[in-house]
Amino acid sequence: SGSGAVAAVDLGATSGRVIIGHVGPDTLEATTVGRFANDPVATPDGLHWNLLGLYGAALTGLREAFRVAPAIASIGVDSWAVDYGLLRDGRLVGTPFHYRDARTERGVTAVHECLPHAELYTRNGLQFLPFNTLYQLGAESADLLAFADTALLVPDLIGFWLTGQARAELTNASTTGLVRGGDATWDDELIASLGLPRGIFPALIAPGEGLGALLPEVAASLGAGASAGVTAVGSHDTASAVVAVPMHAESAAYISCGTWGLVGVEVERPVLTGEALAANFTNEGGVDGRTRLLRNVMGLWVLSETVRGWERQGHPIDLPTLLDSASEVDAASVPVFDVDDPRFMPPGDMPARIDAWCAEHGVAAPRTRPEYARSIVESLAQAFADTARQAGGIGGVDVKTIHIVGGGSLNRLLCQRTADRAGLPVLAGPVEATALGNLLVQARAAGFVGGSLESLRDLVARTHRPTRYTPRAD
Ligand code: LRH
Repeated sequence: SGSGAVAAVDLGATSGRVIIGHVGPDTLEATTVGRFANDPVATPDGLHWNLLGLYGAALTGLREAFRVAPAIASIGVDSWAVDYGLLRDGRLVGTPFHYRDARTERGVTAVHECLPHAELYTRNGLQFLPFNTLYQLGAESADLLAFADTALLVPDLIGFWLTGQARAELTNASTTGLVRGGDATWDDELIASLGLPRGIFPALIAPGEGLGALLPEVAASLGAGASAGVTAVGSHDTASAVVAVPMHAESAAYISCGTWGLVGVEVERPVLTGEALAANFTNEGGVDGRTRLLRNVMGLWVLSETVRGWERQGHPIDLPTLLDSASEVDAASVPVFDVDDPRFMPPGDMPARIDAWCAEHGVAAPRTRPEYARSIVESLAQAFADTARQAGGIGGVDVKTIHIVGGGSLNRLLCQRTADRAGLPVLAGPVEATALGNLLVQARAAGFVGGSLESLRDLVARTHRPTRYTPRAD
């Protein structure tokens, strides 16, 4: 059977990639043509993303994509959630902040003085995370907000640079905290009561809708055909990843594991119960109007930031070797700490924070580098197992299988220990779920494949067989 070509730009917190997809009823082939680092930059006013650098690298990748596959019909862009750029007359005003920047604390205080979290939850259904866009806007200078005419989340900003069209894609807009859960509209009342200018939020657009044709000068610089355009996808990376989880949503939990571990289930509509609020679960917008009922678990960030710290101290680390020696450590000999403790959120010395956590909780801290690595993996696995079970309970899903997708699906120790601690089989992969979900939604819009999310997931399952980890008793 035939297939068509589409391209995905997928920006993660540590790296970005450009991927060509050949997609058809029995085909789902993804080829990476560009891969580049995403290194945040600290300036005296805070921690920022180098968005111009990322856009430049994405263009280089797209140029290569059109060279390799001139028939590419469309481009889709996804990235991490919540962060935005402010514009006036189409020009970026100020350098976008990184969600790990400490300024959000001020915004939390300001917003909660106006509306406490429990009240916000009944409107937006979002887990409390100090960096949700509404808190970032709450910390923004009033002058700058008054000066700007548009706010665009990161993928929407890239889409704007490519097409000249300023829109807000729905799945990512749901992470701002300013969209009515399940309702797919900006919450005008909330925006007004927070004193935010309604006019900066552009019209919403749903995954699968066309954003627009490439600007002529962009198309020319990419060597793209005049008809190539940008299609809205699940531009929140986690929304795209969930599209490509090869699961049966009525009996599975998923973990999209990269910098973060997003642990949850898919449901038909937001769950705004007291139980969901108390467990700090989020209801984020999914592709095709589904709801992603999940919780942010700290994720591989804790491990990668630990490794970065050791490397800064002059100890080069080979991650596979570290994980091999971590596998040799006796699991019972290392502490299981609370990975979601807020102290682990900002960049910094993770081993020292683990030591402090252990001292406060009267348990022995790890000593060697393999012991630290093992302790982190065990702690993540425990949080994953607990949160998957909780997600099933809150969402009314009888969880029989846990799927792990993203970079974490390659971490065999983490997959096995999650299975062990959950007492459930773990199905690992695909590693590039986010890019695959991005490609699939575009391919469906272009008519290269048809059907429901279920049939897209079936295509993933047929073309990317997951690796099975069977739970073992300790
Ligand atoms: C994962 C992710 C997550 C958000 C965080 C900001 O990349 O998009 O879903 O909570 O980044």
